[in-house]
Amino acid sequence: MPGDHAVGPAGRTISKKGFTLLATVTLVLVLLSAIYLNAPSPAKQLTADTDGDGRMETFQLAGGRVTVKSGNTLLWESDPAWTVTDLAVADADNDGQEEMLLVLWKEGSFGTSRPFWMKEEDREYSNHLFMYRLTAGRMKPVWCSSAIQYPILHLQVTDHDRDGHQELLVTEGPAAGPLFSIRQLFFKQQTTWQWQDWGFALENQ
Ligand SMILES: [Ca+2]
Ligand SMILES: [Ca+2]
Repeated sequence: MPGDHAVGPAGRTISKKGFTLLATVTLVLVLLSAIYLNAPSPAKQLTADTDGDGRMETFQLAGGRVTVKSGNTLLWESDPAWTVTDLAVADADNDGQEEMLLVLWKEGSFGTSRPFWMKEEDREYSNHLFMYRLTAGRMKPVWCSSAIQYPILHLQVTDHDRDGHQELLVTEGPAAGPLFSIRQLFFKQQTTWQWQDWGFALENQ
């Protein structure tokens, strides 16, 4: 029938267009991914006298690593297996002393603090928030999150609601998983976290 011929070629034309569109979208996503992966790591340098000894500490984030120095003395450096993506120095738990907060990616949720009931370390590459405090010349971990479901893209510590206590203003990405580096370009969400006795908790939105 004449109609069959009309539908047939039209269908193939749409199919070709669809394929071209799919190929174009795939190419754009691959290019975006390449641009993202080759983007320079964020760099940041902060100074503060966090232990109140009258000497300033320098907290530097560069190339995914963090170093903490007092003058020229190296006090602490991040684990080479981590990729640190954000750094903040602030009194995040409102106890009067400033802490160092790190947003980082690493393999496995627990590291050396793996619970005894877990026979094997998980190998998943996941996002974490760690908090350290300088005490008697040493950086000591105060709080280390397990894997964060919606990875932190950016972190800011401020008294957002002006209640006299600091809050964490967090820019979250999409759920961690395949193609995160691409998906995080299109999905971002602002959340506010507040220190509680046991760690940071999401405030009511
Ligand atoms: Ca100091
Ligand atoms: Ca504090």
